[in-house]
Parts: sequence; C-alpha cells; structure tokens
Amino acid sequence: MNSYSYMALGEEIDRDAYVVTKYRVSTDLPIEKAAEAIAAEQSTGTWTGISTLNDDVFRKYAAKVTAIDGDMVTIAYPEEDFSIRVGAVPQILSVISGNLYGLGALKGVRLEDVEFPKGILRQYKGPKFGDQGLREILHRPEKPLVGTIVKPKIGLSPEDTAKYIYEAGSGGLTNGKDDETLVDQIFCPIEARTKAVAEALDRLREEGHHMVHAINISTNGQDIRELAEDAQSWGATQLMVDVITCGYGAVQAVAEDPKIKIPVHVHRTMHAAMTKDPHNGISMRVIAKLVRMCGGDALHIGTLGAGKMEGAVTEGRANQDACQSDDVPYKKVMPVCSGGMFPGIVPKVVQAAGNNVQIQAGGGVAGHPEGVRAGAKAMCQAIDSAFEGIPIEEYAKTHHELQLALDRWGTN
Ligand code: CAP
Ligand code: MG
Repeated sequence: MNSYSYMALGEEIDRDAYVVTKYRVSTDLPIEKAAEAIAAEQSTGTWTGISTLNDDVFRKYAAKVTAIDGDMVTIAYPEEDFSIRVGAVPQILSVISGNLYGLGALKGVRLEDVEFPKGILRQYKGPKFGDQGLREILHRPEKPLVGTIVKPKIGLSPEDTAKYIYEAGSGGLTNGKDDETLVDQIFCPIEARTKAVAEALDRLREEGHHMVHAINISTNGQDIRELAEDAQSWGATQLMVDVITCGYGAVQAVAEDPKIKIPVHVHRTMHAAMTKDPHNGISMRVIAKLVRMCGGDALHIGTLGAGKMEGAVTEGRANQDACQSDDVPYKKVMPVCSGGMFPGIVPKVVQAAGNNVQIQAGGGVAGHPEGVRAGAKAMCQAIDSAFEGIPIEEYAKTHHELQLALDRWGTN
C-alpha cells in the first residue's frame, strides 16, 4: 500500500483551481502532523492507509498543506472536491469545516478564512440589492443607515409593533426589524404584523419618509420560500433570515427566489457558538463570505469594540471587508452594527466602521426617557453629529433628545 504525503509547503497554488483555507490549530502533536491530519481527513485520506486510494485519485483530489506559520495552517483543496450545484454550501462546509473539529489529534481548530476560485464564485449570485440597492430604496445615499429592533423582543401585538415602527420612522429611522425570537407567535401573528407594519410604512412614505422593516421569516427549510412570498404579498418591505439557525440554503432560497423583490436582512443569532472561541470554531469573516455568496443584502457584523456583544475592532473590520471587498463578483452587503447600541457610542462606531454601515438600536431607542420617537431622533442626531464631524456633546447642546440620551447612557 502506498503512503501519501499531503505536505506541499511552499508550493505555488493556482488560485483559480483551489479553495484556499486558513486554520488556526492548537495541538500537542508537531504542527505538520496535525495539518496533514486535517488535509487527509477532509480530502482523500482517513486515519490509516487504505488500499483503495491510488495515485490518480490522490493527484487529482488530495488537499495540500501549502504553508505553516506558527499555529496558522494553509490548506488548499482542489476545486473538483466541491459539488456546488447539488451540494452547495452544506457540501462546502462539510469539506472545509466538517469532521476536522472532532479529530482527536487537535485540541482546537478554527477556520479563519477561505478564498474561492472564480469557477465556484460564478455559481452564486450574491445580493440582489446589496448596500447601494438598500440606499436607493431608502433615498439615503451617504449617511449611515439608522435602525431599530422592536423591543420588547416578544409580547407586543401587531398594532403596537406598527405603532412602534411609525414612531421610530417619524423620529427619522430608516430601518426597523423584528427580533430574532419573534416569528408567528399567537400574540403577534406574522400576517397581521406584516400588514400593520406595512400600513405604518405607507403612512410614513405619504409623509415623505422612506423606511423598511425586516419581517422575521426564519422557519423550516420546506416552508421558508412560501413564507417569504406570503410576507411580501402582505406588504413586507424587507425579510429577515437567521442564517445560523436556518442554514445558508435558507438565505439562498429566499434571495434567489425570482418572485422575491425585496432585500434580505441576515441575522446571525447563535453565531457565537462557533465564532467566540479564538482557538476553535469558525470566524465570522467566513460566515460573512458565505452569506454574501448566498445573497444576503445586509448582515450583522458586530459592533467593532462598542456595545453589549463581544467582538474586537479588528474582527469587525475583517467582517466588514468580507461584506464589502471588490475581489468577488457580487454586490456589496450592508454591514449591520447591532447589539447594545445607543446614541452616545454612535461616533465611536462610525469612526471604526465608516459611513457605509447600518447602525441599529433596540434598547437604545425604546429606552429613551421620552419614548420611541425621541429615541429615534436621538439616534439620528448622533449619526448626524458623527457624519458632520461635530463632537457629540457639542451637538447635544442644541439637540434636546440627544442630550437626554447622553444624560441617560453617557458616551461609553
Ligand atoms: C440588538 C439585538 C440583536 C443583537 C445580536 C438584540 O438589540 O436585536 O439581536 O444585535 O447581536 O436583540 O440584542 P439591542 P449581533 O439594541 O437592544 O441590544 O448583531 O452581534 O449578532
Ligand atoms: Mg435581537
């Protein structure tokens, strides 16, 4: 039985013929052995030599360990290892991010990055609208988009939800969204909610303000397209899909449905089970790249060091780059900064993320001492101060709602 080596350190890889991945590996073994174990398990090998592997199969389909830099291992998989039309992201993930987590030889492994060859990228459509499409719908060409998550997350009736959105829009917000735990509970059925919110948005439009609201359609695979189409027919202006709990296929099914003519907002609830541990799991950057391929128009990327959720500035920037880079043949995704946002930290987020971002606050709007409309105004004033480069405390002196928000939550 031949023994095969998956090591190809220093070999020049044709980027148009391989999927190139980077893994951070913790192991008690020599790192070369651990890297080889990944390349073997995820392509043509297993834990022992096998009589059924021959030179031809190995030459064509074996993964290659092309670089090792400290604990960072680069592995290239031949494009032919992937089955995109039938198989798609589930199959991609089972190759680049599958059994390797269970390998006893590894204490930890984190998929940090992936780059796809053109032949694979071409088989995905990417966002229908993207960041610019959203901006056109909202008539907001330059300033950061500014949104809210209806709070409390559960419990409001359709009418109260619509009232919240009307107030938020009257205060100037461009985006509203359902929270991830709300879909079609008895106290707020999705059809009634969608219709009530649509009426509120129509009213706002008649008054000259453009706003969209993402209706959460996260559900079973067999139902999601029908629910998306129904929600659109009830007047939804945007749809929300939880990508980790529903799967990438759900985002793709909705985004590529030719009947769907509204943008898809992608929430990432449960992502931290995979992204939080620096030594194990999958980076958010990889998730963002896959969401972009599958057609998400907006995606939560973290708050770049501010807010209630974990996530450093560098990590946030990498996620932003996955949404916005020019190296893939797709429209750009609107990066969404959400989680513990409030007016006082808006300048910090804008400074870190720039203006092409959607900043949204649930508690930071609904918790304003004078209510939702004032909370929305305070968020908009904070965005304006950052956009115009005026220190927020200065701006607050002539903007009452912002001043109240700073008094309540400060600037940190
Ligand atoms: C924000 C949010 C989002 C988080 C999730 C929430 O509300 O709607 O789910 O942003 O984190 O319920 O927490 P608040 P991420 O504004 O009240 O915090 O965006 O990092 O995935
Ligand atoms: Mg939420």
